[in-house]
Amino acid sequence: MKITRLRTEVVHLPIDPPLLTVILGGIRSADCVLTFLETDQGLVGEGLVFAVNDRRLGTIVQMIRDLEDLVVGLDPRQGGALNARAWKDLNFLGYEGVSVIGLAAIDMALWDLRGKAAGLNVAHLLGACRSAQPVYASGGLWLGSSIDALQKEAAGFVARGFRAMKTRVGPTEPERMVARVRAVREAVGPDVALMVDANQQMTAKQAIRIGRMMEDLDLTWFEEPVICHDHEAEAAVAAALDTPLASGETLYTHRGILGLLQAGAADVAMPDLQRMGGPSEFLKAGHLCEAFHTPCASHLFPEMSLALLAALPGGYYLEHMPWFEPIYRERIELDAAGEAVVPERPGWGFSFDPAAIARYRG
Ligand code: SMN
Ligand code: MG
Repeated sequence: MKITRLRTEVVHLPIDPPLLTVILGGIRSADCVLTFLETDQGLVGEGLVFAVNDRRLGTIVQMIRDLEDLVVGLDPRQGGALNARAWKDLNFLGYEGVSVIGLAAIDMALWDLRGKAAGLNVAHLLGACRSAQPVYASGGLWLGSSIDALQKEAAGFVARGFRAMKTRVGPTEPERMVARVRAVREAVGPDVALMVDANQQMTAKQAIRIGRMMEDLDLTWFEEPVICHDHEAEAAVAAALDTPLASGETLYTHRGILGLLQAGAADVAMPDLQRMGGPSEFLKAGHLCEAFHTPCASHLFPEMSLALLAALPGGYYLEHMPWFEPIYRERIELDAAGEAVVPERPGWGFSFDPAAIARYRG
């Protein structure tokens, strides 16, 4: 089998109502570049990368298209050759940012193709460790919600079958910040896992103070309390708290995750499939986590990260962000224990819906 063509489509998925974050401000849309790798056997591999609020998408499309020569003519069974060539090829552009995002889109589609060619879900192609994956609801509990709304949303997630969820804390005085998290804990009770994301807005001292105020809330993790590149500050916060510290979503490639682990800067790593540079790099990051006895969670891209986490011995919580759902035919299903079921369907097991592409095409 040979890859004959790389094709891209841009779709604009509305986020309605818009949500408020401290890191990216208001978010109104998830704008995606869908990447298709066509083959001479009729199989097509699919990948998805994105940006928010329709910013800088043209650069990402251009980058993906510019890498076409690395995959056209390639036998998908030799998929490793893409990464081997790409790291040399990207030397001049660099190993962070848009060059890595471009590679991610292609590597995602290549893994989908390998699964489809083998008739196996990517989790099974890799050798799955489990048939369902712990998952947390992440598409809610944002900064804009009142305490009442937070509690209603949290109860709504439990009613939908989730056994874990994440809320965000923003730029308010510590007492108010902690009161919001406490309200969510009270709404869901002691048996639901709860995470808190600070999106890098605190100093180490603020993070330690606020982290201590939340110790009795039995948080599963405290995420990105300080700026993501200051591993020394992260390590200081991690050492001062019993609550596990999670970080990694903003880092690029397995080398970014290696630096995080070597610095002792996180109790939980959460690589982002797009910033890793695709599944091949994500898996390397996951194996490094295993070597450092650190659980490996995922950031965004639940439809693809599910298979990868399920194939890692230390695969931890899948982030369930519903932003990309409208473009897929299938939905992630929860089992009775509130875990995300690894699909039997080949490739990612989640495929783009042509009618949805027509609806959201840009
Ligand atoms: C997040 C992700 C994407 C956009 C805004 C915020 C957040 C998360 O850090 O972990 O989901
Ligand atoms: Mg985060």
